[in-house]
Amino acid sequence: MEILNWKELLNPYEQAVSELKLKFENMMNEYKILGLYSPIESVTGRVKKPSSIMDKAKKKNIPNDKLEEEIEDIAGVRILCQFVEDIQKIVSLIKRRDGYDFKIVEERDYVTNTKPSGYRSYHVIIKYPINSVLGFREVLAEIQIRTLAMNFWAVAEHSLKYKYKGNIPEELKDRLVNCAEAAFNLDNEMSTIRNEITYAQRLNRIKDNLIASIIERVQTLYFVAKLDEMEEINKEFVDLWNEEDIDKLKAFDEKLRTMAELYR
Ligand code: 0O2
Repeated sequence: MEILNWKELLNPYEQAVSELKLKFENMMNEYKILGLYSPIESVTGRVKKPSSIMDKAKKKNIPNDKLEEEIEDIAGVRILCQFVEDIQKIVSLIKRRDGYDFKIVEERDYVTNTKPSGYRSYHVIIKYPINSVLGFREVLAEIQIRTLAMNFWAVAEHSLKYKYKGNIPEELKDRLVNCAEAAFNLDNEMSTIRNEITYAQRLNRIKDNLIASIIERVQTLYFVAKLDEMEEINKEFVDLWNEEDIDKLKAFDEKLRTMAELYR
């Protein structure tokens, strides 16, 4: 294989990964700002290393001039979620952007069609538009969507595949299949208590936002209110904070808002 100008080849992929990551992170933040449950738990991205591209090209007999056409995951973005149900929600979010931010080329549902290795994940291959100083072009990118449990398994199996250069001993392979089944059962079990978990997370989010708002209001009041008034407010805040009653915290936040209004 001739020496390639890797920097020039990979630069558009770097751009695609960083833009895609930002777009999915923004979706995640939008859910949080709206006080809604985000199906996206976290987003990571990477550009495949030249050595991995060369390995894949060799394994699949891909010539240098066909790398960009035939290796679909040079740019890769991974979206993790808490529950299996979130995967389809994320796929719908991606489909809504189809034709605007990128074009969907292919979908591979390894969640329903588990690979013999035990691998589960949902892959969406897209064509991503790149506007660079050199002009416009499109690059292929792979979006992998999986639960935290699926990811735990895939990362571990990937390391073993690397260690054994793709030839994992049979006994270890069997164990990995068992682990994949355990991860599958864990996902199913978590789904049964999904409502309880998401409700608890929502309450925590509301409480965190309320506390942040109260602290900000108290800090503003320090500049205008009387010292004995502030002492009382601080004491009330500590008591309510220990009590952890959301309704009482809400009422206190409202009381501080009215106080600040009066001082204005
Ligand atoms: P890396 O190091 O993650 O970039 P294939 O020929 O099956 O290897 P193909 O045809 O490109 O792959 O498409 P596929 O099946 O959608 O796989 C693309 C990527 O999915 C892989 O990239 C892996 O990241 C992940 N993947 C697929 N199958 C498995 C599996 O059995 N175990 C794990 N851990 N990951 C898997 P690369 O290039 O293999 O590796």
